[in-house]
Amino acid sequence: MGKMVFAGILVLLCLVFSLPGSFAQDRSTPVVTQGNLPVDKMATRETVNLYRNLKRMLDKGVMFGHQDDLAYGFHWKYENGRSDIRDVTGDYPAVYGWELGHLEIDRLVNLDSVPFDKMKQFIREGYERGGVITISWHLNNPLTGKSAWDPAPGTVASILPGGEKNDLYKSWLDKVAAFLNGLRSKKGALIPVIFRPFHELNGSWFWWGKNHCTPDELKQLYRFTVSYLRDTKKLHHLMYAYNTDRFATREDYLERYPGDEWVDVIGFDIYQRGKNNEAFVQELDKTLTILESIATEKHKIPALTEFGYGTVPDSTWWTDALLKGIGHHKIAYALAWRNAGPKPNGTQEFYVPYKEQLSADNFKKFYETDKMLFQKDVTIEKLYGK
Ligand code: BMA
Repeated sequence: MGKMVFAGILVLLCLVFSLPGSFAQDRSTPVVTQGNLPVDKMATRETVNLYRNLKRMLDKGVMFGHQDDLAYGFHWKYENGRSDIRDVTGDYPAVYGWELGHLEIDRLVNLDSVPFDKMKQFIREGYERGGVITISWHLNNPLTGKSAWDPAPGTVASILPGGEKNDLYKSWLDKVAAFLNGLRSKKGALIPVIFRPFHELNGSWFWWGKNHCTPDELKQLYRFTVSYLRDTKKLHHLMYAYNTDRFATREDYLERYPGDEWVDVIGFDIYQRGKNNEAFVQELDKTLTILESIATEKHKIPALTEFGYGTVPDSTWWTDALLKGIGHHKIAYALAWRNAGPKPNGTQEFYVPYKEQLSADNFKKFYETDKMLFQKDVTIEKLYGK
């Protein structure tokens, strides 16, 4: 009798596993792999939607982004609704970059003087228009109390668990978590954010840079940070960007990569330094090709996390250089750095044209190409919807 029951169960099991449909896995249906979800398995519905839509948008074009776009422009500050991109094109960018440096030391304004309470409002405005939010953090050196550019040896080791500054670092993350938790839509929903800590990590100008910690220390720091925000602080509206500076090879790019289970967006920062457009285009083209192949293989979202040609001194740079470099690549977005304007030392800092700037007309052409997506193009795509 026992044997018969056993045989019966066996037959039933065989039947179930050979049946396509509700009991058994239908092998012709693609399995929902890690690639379709952000690394936070408890990510909010809108964060999951954004993640999937960013992937979908890879076939539509490159979303144009600008740092601090709504806060100030080349010669204005805090004028409601204003944006240098809008002054030139009549449209807002599709992606908005913001920066948290100095939040950790309880300042009311960030290291570039943007008040954090205003920043929250701007983030909400961008989100309500259907734009994407990404946030960087030039956090001070927790070991010395000096700036992010103070590369004191041993800083990264000091903030890892067991290190003398781990508690301090956690208290800084608490402040970041509180800020991020306060990013709410008009309806009170959490606004999804692409968080990109420790950017340009293969350069050596920040304390988390290449010459100041081992690859393993950086990986540990990245994982600790994600785990603290996600698992301890229970933030579930973040995607995480792994972000190098310009790089030479795939190995170079991945040297400090913390692992597929910690990263959603992969990107790098690149600036044109001299007049040689061709060299810039070639480098951009080559490194984007590497980035895209890594993204495809790892099921990540590729992006140009920061770029620029300071003061854009070439009147046709947008179509003759940048577009040539990114034009045939599938990246989710490209974020231009901030229009800080004239500086007290007589120099100027800006990366997108303001109205009378010499590349403004060319920027309009760039705006009009099908490849480049701005706010009007993404609002209709409903990036936070299913
Ligand atoms: C740099 C410059 C600085 C700024 C810093 C952090 O590239 O724009 O003026 O303080 O980024 O945003």
